[in-house]
Amino acid sequence: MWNPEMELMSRSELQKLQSQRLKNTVERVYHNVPFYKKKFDEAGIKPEHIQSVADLARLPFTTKQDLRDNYPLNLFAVPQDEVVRIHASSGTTGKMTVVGYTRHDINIWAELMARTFGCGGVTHKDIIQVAYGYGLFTGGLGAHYGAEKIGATVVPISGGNTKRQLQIMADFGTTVLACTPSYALYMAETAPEAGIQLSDLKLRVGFFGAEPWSNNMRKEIEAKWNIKAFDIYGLSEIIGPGVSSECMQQDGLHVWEDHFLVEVIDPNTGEVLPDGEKGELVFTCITKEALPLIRYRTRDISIITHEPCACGRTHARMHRVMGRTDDMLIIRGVNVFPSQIESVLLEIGETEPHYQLIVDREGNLDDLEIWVEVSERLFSDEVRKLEQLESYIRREIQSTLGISAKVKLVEPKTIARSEGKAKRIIDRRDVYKQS
Ligand code: DLL
Repeated sequence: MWNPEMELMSRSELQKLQSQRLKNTVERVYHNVPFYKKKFDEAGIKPEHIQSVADLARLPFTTKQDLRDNYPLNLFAVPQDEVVRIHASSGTTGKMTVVGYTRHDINIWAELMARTFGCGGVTHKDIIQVAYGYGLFTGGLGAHYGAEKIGATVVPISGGNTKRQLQIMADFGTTVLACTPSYALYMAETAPEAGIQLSDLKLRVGFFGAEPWSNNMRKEIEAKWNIKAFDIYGLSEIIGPGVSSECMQQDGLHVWEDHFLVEVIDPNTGEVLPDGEKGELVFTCITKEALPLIRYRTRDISIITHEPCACGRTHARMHRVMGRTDDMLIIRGVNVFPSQIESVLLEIGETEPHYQLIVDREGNLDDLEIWVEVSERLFSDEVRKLEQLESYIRREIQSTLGISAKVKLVEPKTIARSEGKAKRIIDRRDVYKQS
């Protein structure tokens, strides 16, 4: 265990600490973030109304829309010269969600990722291959700083270049892998081509997250690699990876509650739900300096329990993510909203407003196919013109969303019409299947 003092803290001590930290945070955002001052004033809340965690539900929610409205830096609670790092993730309409960290925030993040690795028994003797993407995405650098904090040897290889990735794993004697679960499977599949026998590797554990996966997928990864596979969860808005992590019990993910308060709400009414009930996860940052979000609605669906865990950690556990309240897809680790694709199509303007996204897993890689209807006139035109339009759309999707997609232009009325909500997405991956 990386930090027994905090990870095993009694619930009553933890609550005292949380209350103090919450009070400080509320005070700080009220005075430093005009958005929160306005929001609290409108809700009739003054900082002194919040005395403990029991008052949490009096505070208004923060949403992705609020981040977008305050793009890029207007929700920051410190002057920009105190911000030492910026990360970002894709947003619903093409605008990114920008997040920032002070030096102190970076230290906390490293601490929480060290705890995460500690949950899987990682020590300074390990060699950790970080195959999450480095860059604006939080996965690479988040895991990197945590691994360094533990004193392990970090191989900052980032994603991609799979054969070399495997060769390095063999040559360096990597013991820990950190990447998305789908990439772990893809790597396993590529091993024979790279001339690597997975059973010859020293790999012992893996920390997988950033996208939904199931217990079945865990079994598959564990069997193929002969490792123990841990689910790790997080989101850029809250800190990145390091919000919660499975322990050896693999029975839910411990939320690092000395830094984040967690609630589950009914996504329709906003009402706080008791332990054991399924709803939307909401987090409040109580130690972040640069971007301390209050009651941030994640749109991730889960269940919380405070029942003691056999590992001894006192921090609440969340069930692995069970779905989303919106239509966000995660394709090869990239968050994609159908509305982003729609706006690219509308921008191009040569197709009809009827489209469908078909997401599948080919081998172990996500595959996105976009079907778009074109007018009768265009469809009966030269094949060459259709091909040109297909490749133009493909390039535009790649440059705006950063993902590759297959594009198929289809005849008018090919895509089934609906009387209610259009069924835009066919996701054949079954990513939230729990068995
Ligand atoms: O994906 C942070 C991260 C990096 C987590 C590496 C774990 C490992 P975002 O790009 O902002 O941040 O995407 C956050 O990804 O709201 C979930 O919908 C989804 N997600 C993250 N981890 C898991 C997981 C990073 N373990 C969004 N299971 C979140 C299911 C996950 N979904």
